[in-house]
Amino acid sequence: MSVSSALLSRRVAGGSCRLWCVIPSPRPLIHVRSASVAEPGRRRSNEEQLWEAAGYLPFTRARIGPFFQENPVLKNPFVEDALLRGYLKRHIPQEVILSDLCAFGEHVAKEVDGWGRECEVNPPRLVHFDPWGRRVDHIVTSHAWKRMKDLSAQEGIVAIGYERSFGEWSRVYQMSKLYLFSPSSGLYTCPLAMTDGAAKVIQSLGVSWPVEDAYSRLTTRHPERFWTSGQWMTERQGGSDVGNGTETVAVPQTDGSYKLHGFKWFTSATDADMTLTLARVQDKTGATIPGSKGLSLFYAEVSRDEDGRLRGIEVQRLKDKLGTRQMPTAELLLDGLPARRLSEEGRGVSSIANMLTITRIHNSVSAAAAMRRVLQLARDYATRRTAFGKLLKDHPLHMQTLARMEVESRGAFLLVMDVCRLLGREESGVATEHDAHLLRLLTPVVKLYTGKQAVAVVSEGLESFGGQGYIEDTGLPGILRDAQVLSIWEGTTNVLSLDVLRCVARSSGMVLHAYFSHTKSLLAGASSVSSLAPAVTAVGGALCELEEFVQVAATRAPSYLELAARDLAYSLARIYTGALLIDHACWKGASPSDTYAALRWCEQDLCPVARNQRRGHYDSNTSLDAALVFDQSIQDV
Ligand code: UCC
Repeated sequence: MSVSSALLSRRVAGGSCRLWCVIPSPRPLIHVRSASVAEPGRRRSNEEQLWEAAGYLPFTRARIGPFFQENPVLKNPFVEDALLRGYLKRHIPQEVILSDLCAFGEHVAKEVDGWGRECEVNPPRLVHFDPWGRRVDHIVTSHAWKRMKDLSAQEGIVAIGYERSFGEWSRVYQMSKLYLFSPSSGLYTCPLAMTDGAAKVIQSLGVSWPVEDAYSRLTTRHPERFWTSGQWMTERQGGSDVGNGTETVAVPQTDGSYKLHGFKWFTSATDADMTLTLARVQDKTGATIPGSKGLSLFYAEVSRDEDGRLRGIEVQRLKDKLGTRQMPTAELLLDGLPARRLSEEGRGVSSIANMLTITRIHNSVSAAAAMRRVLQLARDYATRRTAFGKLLKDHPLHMQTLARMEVESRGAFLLVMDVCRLLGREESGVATEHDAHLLRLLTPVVKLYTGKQAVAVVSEGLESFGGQGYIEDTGLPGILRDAQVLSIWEGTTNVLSLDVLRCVARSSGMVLHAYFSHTKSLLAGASSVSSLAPAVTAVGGALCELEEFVQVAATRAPSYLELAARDLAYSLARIYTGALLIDHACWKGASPSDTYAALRWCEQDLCPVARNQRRGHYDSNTSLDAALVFDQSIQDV
């Protein structure tokens, strides 16, 4: 009797009709793990031996079955990104830039992404004491984290913005590179954001003693000279209300320097070489001026004394965070940290505002990049994963979901790049007053809007991998955990919405004037393109609604505008992004997908502030909102 007929007769005798059906056409066993070692102390039954010999028992002992799902593969993110390539081809079609980004994208996919993963699995740790009990406060980081620093210098991720080899487009080039790097960088983008911000602050205040050397280090391409900077603003009373929450004092020294004493509650990338920070200068009696008017900007180097102890700093502990675990974030006691004052006394907040502008733009680039990365992986996975008899890519509903994410991602990219364009214009001296207003208004708008989008799109993206999207060692959940910070640090959504109001008020409405006229000019270019007509009509209509809202709001109390601030910021973002998508779709090199993306984007509620104004959301319902939130009552029935 052959093996199979022996098996057949036994199974039939056992009454297993399911197996009976399977046996006549056994699938060859492929990809079966070879480590088929019998469990010690257990003998296989004759039946098992027969089945195994026939190759019909795939899930036995160390064999775990023939099928393994193919994992998504990260390919060159530059080559994979049609919109990025199209945008650059349209605005800076320089071979040197395109080939640099292409080569960098290849490096990111082939090698750097692995380092990023290593940063995640080997997070930093704090060593307070050396073996002999001396306080050392060493933040031990992974080898990969250190490689990221060298790579960032070599690739000019900060330097490109200051070399300005491509004039007004230098920032777009720099941020395109950052965009490719960010999702694979192991969060090294955080110190880079602050480094870029510090360089910007120094440049705006004047590159002279005592920060000349620091500036050259922040902007160098030489790894051995490269420095990163911290931005230590947040104290225990909170990170938003900096003016009232800052307790740190600066004690003047006879040589003109200061010693800082205070407690910084949330210092990101604490292994930086230097920092910019805020403190209140004490007068001879030890008194300080409260509020923002008492804050000045200081520069301090992070150094160690002969005993290896940090000068004037104690690292209390590292933060235990939801995400961004790759990066050391610490609580610091400043106990006589030697520092130099960079701003005039009392001009701390306005002086560090340039840093906020840069870090907020970096934040937005990272948000757009996170969306793009999850989409790139989801798209690849859709070509590998089969469910219900066909590849995911052949399921229209799955494609619809990814296409909706794609629309969000494209909108975010164009909005971010437009702000980078404006920054580049300002820094290269070609910006009009109109451009400067637009940059001021759009910086909080792009930060708050893309931060929220990133969380939503990345969350949706994880779902497209099914359960695997929820499994840590796929690397996918980390993208979501890291995205969650984007709407929190560097100003929460509400704080940034209020910043929108601040810049409207301080410019006497000029920022809005610039906004309306630029958006209209973007639309004007599309007026004769029939395929875009529904989108142009939608954006034009929303713009009119927004203008009406502004006129009404101008006649109301400040509390009315404050309640509308978030919806206003969302409306500004959606309308402007719609206009950018339309404008890009009109470019002669645009694809049908560019048109489709513009049409889809413009189908959403572009002006929620007008809608909610009509519903009376900003009139008198604050007490109702609070009553709803704190509702404890149960009506008698
Ligand atoms: O530190 C943090 C984590 C670091 C991690 C960085 C990595 C991020 C990138 C990652 C990429 C992956 S998180 C903590 C960050 N903290 C904030 O972002 C602060 C949030 N709070 C605000 O933004 C507030 O609105 C404040 C602090 C700016 C409000 O302060 P004041 O003092 O109440 O504001 P005032 O009085 O309205 O403004 C003071 C001056 C004014 O100028 P003058 O005096 O000339 O009239 C304002 O016009 O500052 C000016 N100003 C600005 N200028 C205020 N905000 C701005 C601005 N955004 N741009 C230009």
